[in-house]
Amino acid sequence: MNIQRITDLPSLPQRMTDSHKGTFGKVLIIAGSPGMSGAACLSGMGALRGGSGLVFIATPVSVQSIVASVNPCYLTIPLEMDSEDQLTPESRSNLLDQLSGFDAVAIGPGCGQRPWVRDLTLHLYEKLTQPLIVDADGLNSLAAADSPLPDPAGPRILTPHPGEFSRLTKVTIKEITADRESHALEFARQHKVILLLKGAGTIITDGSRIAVNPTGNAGMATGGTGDVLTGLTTSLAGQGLPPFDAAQLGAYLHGLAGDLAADDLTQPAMIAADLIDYLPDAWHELL
Ligand code: NPW
Ligand code: AMP
Ligand code: MG
Repeated sequence: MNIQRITDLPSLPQRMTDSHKGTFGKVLIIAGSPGMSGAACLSGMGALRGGSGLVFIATPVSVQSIVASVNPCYLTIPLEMDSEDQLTPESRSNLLDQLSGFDAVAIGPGCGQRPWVRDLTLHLYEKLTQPLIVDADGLNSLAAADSPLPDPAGPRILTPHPGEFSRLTKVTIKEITADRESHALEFARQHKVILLLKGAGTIITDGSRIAVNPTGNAGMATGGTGDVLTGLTTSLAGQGLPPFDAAQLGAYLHGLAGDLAADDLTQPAMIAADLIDYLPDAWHELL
């Protein structure tokens, strides 16, 4: 099969002078849990700094106020759990009823490996017609499912690090690392998804096209950086970029923010929250 290597960056989302917040997409990020509210906040900030018009974070009610207090710019949706750690029927239908209003949805950062995450991830994966970005515990939910991945109802961007990709594919991290491109291409082709395989030289592929991201550095090997990428990629998909382009541009901007942060702060001292602070400078280099 002919594989097309993509080296050029995609076009950026346009900002017309008469645009309004509805023009730049309304995104939903399902993220966070007790102990990992930070992942929800980092993803939300990645989406805001990615340019979304409106960013909603659906998070367990027990951490909703923590998430909401980190930044006044995002809106929050409380998720109520029953005693089995499933969403209550009211909370589930309240969330599902709102889905049609979003331009892109993400699930997974900091959710934990819990029954409600499994249920919601599999439901959205199969039914959502808009772009769905699956990361972290969303990926773990797909990996833990008894049945093979269903055919998706809309574009899917999966963003594993090699550990998560190993769980998804049942191939060892060592084997994946030895030939990242072949494993990524094969998975994307087989499951009809866009795979963004993280790490130095992040790969973006849909099974027939492949891009290797040139930005980023080892300073980004610190907790929470992947959560920022989820929000950023979701934001770009929600602004109407084709999903492959959203993943490619998201990885590029994220890595560039990391490079600019490392230049100023050093690789050891930089943290995931710095990526948020350097995203404006990363945008400046492209605009
Ligand atoms: P090892 O053992 O280090 O060699 P997990 P997680 C492997 C949330 N977070 N190359 C790694 O290998 C996330 O969103 C919340 C090779 C190990 O086996 C998730 O919900 C934060 N191997 C949850 O935590 C900030 C690699 O993968 C395994 C690799 C768990 O996510 C932190 C570890 O992965 C975090 O983002 C690589 N490049 N990268 C917050 N502030 O709220 C990883 N591995 O078990 O999926 O754990 O990635 O920390
Ligand atoms: P996660 O493990 O989900 O928090 O994601 C880590 C993020 O940091 C991904 O976007 C990786 O591509 C990036 N990253 C981690 N280590 C490196 C590295 N050595 N070089 C470049 N990027 C890295
Ligand atoms: Mg992660």
